[in-house]
Amino acid sequence: SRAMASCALGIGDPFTLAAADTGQGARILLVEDRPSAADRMATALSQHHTVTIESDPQRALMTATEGGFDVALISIDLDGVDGLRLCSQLRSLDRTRDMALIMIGETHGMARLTRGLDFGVHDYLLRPVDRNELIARVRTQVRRGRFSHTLRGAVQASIELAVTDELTGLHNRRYLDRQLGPLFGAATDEEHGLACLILDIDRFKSINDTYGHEAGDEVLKAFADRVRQHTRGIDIVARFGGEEVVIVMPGATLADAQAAGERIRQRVEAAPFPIQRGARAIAVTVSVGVAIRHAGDTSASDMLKRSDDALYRAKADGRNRVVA
Ligand code: GH3
Ligand code: MG
Ligand code: MG
Ligand code: MG
Repeated sequence: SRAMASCALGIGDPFTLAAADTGQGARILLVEDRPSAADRMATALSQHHTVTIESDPQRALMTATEGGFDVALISIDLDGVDGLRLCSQLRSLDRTRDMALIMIGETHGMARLTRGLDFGVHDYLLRPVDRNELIARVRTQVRRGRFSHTLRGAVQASIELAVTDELTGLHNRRYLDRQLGPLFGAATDEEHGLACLILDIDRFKSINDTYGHEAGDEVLKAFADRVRQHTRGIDIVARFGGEEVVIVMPGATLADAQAAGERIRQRVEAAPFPIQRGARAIAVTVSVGVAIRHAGDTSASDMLKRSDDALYRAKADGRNRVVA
């Protein structure tokens, strides 16, 4: 699933990528107010990286927030200013939070250097800074930063993958099942409304039979998009099964839910769904069953069951309608 997640992102396996990363080509911010030291370090680093030098902490902060730096090397005693303070500022800002921080200090200031490690400084270097050590430690931080960035993306992608229906991009049934319990509990405790709609495309089997399964898939996708367009951000929209979509509306009354169902029913009927890159369009209607939470319900599945019963009646009554 690691590989699957990274494939979804189009980034490749993060572990393989990390192993191949040479740790070069990074953007380095060097905050150093001793010109000769700054010069020496910049010369060494600019073989493999792009280096920007700042000598004033206030300017350094501004430059850093402009973004795009992988690593900041910061002198701990900048002309009377505490370099640690600059580090903690960089840690707290969204734009600079992910930047690796390396402090530069003296052996006798070791206590402060190690204190920096406690609040998120990644590493430190002791003066006089050794050229090879400088290059190696920066490279390590560049690789670590890139790896954690890639890993975070892969983790995010796998979380999304686990709760998303692949064909339609809607939430999947697992996600719905997981959200329903807590939503039901909250609605019960706070005496809020909670409504549930089940949408089922009418005579979908005949679309498959007439135009083929692939065309059916395209219709499903377009149908899901249209449903999504006509729901609120707080509603949960999930693919429940084949051509069935469930919408859970927190805070909604029966009238709210019926209105939402009717709006969607009309929007589906109003325009056929283009397939095969617009070469053809298929007219579709949808039936909707609506229910709300009742005082006597023991779980969300009681409500879900009622919306399913309502859907059954919508089909029996002739389809293309909303029944509560
Ligand atoms: P009704 O109006 O009673 O809902 O008729 P229907 O044909 O839509 O109902 P039925 O449940 O009998 O058929 C649903 C069809 O949906 C059957 C199945 O082949 C098709 N289906 C389910 N999932 C998919 C899918 O992912 N892609 C495609 N193309 N078809 C699917
Ligand atoms: Mg059916
Ligand atoms: Mg159907
Ligand atoms: Mg069905």
